[in-house]
Amino acid sequence: MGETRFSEILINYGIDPEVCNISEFTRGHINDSYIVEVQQSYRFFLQRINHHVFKDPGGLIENHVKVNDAMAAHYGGEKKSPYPRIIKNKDQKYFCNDREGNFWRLLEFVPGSRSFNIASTSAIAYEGAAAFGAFQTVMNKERPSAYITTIPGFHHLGNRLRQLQKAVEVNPKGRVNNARPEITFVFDRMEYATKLEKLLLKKIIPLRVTHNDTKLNNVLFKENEIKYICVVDLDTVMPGTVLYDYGDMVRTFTSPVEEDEPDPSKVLLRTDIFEALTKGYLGALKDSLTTGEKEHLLFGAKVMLLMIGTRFLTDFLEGDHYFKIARKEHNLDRSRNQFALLKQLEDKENRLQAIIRSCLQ
Ligand code: GN1
Ligand code: MG
Repeated sequence: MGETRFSEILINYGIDPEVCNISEFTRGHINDSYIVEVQQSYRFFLQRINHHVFKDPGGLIENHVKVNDAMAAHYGGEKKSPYPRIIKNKDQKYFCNDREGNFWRLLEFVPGSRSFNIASTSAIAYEGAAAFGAFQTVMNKERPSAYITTIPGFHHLGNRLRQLQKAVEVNPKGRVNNARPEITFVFDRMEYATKLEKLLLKKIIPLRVTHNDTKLNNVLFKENEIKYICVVDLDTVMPGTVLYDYGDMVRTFTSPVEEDEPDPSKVLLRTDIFEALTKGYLGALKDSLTTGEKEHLLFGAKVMLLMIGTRFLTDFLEGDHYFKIARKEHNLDRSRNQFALLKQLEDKENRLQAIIRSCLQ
């Protein structure tokens, strides 16, 4: 992106672009993010919201403001809340548009923070999950109907599986033959979607305001201690279930390698990390969960591994139009990796279920 466009945005926020140093933050798969350092003294987090994915950026920002307000109320005031504020621009708006119709948002940068891509110790897993548990405890007071759904059908497993079926039928890029074992792996597990739908329909699993993207690297930790500050990436905060949030933690915490590690033999479901994250998440939260939720947490992990793996696989078959890729077959590698983890979860199911039960006591 050209310097001029950055200038246009920064001026909108009353920041002189001449005194800024801008570097790209490359972790996300969807939005474009930049760290803006002003006069080498303070920093902001600038993001271009991908409005092809988030079709109602205005509504998304309203959700974000609601979360920040709830956190401010919880922590005893905006100044005491560790959640970064969204900066208003000169027009007193929380976002601005550029000439091409993109939406930009500026956030405070949380000083003295860091994040982890891998849970290398149980302490990191425990504390990271405790961050999401604390987040959920506050969100439990929020009404799901007050929040817009920023991506309709985001965690609708049935739809995700149908999208894969369609991609296999149409085979738009001729890649189906490269992914036969992965496609079969998913088609063998179609009943997960029916089971999830039933649980939701019968209200065995209630809707709550949830985070829906509880990757380990969405937790900010203090720089010098294994203590969380807050959770970030609030774009998918919307009506959802704790099954998704617990499940996505199992998905992103338990393996010793990243989700795009191409060698599936390196993917491991580490039981000690599983136990630590389960303890951390349930610590603050367990008293507010229903019996239905407690009984189906592990099912949530299966759902999320199957769902995200399926989304990677579908994107591979459709020509990589959704997730950013850095190499050919990147999305296929990602899906293979997720399915390797799911297979291990299925094999260890009894043991993992026993761990969850003991953490609920
Ligand atoms: C995307 O962009 P990022 O890294 O925050 C995706 C999540 C996936 C994740 C997989 C809006 O999140 O659902 O779990 O990639 N977010 C969206 O790493 O699709
Ligand atoms: Mg995200």
